[in-house]
Amino acid sequence: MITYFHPAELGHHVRTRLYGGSLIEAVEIPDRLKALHDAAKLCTDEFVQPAPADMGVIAEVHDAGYLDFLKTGYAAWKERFPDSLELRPSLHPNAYMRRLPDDLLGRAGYFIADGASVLLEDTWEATIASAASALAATQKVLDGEVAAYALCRPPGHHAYRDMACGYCFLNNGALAATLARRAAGRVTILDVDVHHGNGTQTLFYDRADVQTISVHADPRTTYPFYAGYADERGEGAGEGCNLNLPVDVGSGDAVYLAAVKAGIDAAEKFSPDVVVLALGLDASEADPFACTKVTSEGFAHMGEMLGAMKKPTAIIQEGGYPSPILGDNLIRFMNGFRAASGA
Ligand code: Q9C
Ligand code: ZN
Repeated sequence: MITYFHPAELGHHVRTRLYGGSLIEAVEIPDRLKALHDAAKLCTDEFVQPAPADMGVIAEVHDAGYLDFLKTGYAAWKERFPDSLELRPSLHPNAYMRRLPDDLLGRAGYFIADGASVLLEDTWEATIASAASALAATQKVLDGEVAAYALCRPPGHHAYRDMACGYCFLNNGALAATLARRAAGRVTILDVDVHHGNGTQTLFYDRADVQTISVHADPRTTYPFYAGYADERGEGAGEGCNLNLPVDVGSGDAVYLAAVKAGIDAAEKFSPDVVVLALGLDASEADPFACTKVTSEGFAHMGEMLGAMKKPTAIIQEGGYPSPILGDNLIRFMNGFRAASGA
């Protein structure tokens, strides 16, 4: 299996995160990518640097004004606030305020959903490199490979058409599915990150050609709180094409893997030509987010179950944060996936 990775993904070093009213040490940091990179060396065959991302695919998924903001917003911010290192808005529109203003501060609040999604000088470079890895891995699968791994950072599944959210700027999984749809009739995005794939769900909510399935900790108690409930099933032509499988906080292997199994059953019923696997590793018992308690053995089984689908699969890295076993979890997952799929 090939790992697609671009060194620019090691940029975008945000130092702090807002938690319980305090700024504490950030977890979506370059070090987590280094740990995954070291692990990928031990469980995949080859590293390939992706070609630049196809802006046509990105423009199909994301809003033009939003893309312009991601590209140019930081420089404009720096001009206005020369001493600031981070673009972090403090006011965001809500259900009662939906106007897109011209002013930079207004646009920043409009295009950024939360305090987790900070823009730095090199954020766009990292983001576009991350998207390039996702697209290259997907193209490899469309070219006939059983599976390919995109070592993406920043992650993507919380990103909306016109909003950064939850450390995500461009929705790598949605980009992968959009590219895949050019060659394949039906695509399933199966998301096993411990957080609900809210951006992905929204992007395909009314579509019957891209099935979206997310296994995650219950949003009643876990980020992103406002979406990810089982009664969100898609709308219009997409009715029934979105499946949310929330599990209780604190669940271990048995419950988490049963939900993954339910997701696999639904995917098999849909019978996709290509699977986009949104591989978050933050359901781990050792993850700093401490939502659920999946073990390394559990990740091995998860890999086996997903590999046994034997579908052409683009594996897109999502969350998974620094812990002593982050890399081991990737290795165990990949070894299980490869043994079962032949990838
Ligand atoms: N108290 C991914 O795993 N948490 N995103 C903010 C504020 C954001 C996780 C919590 C968690 C985002 C890709
Ligand atoms: Zn996550």
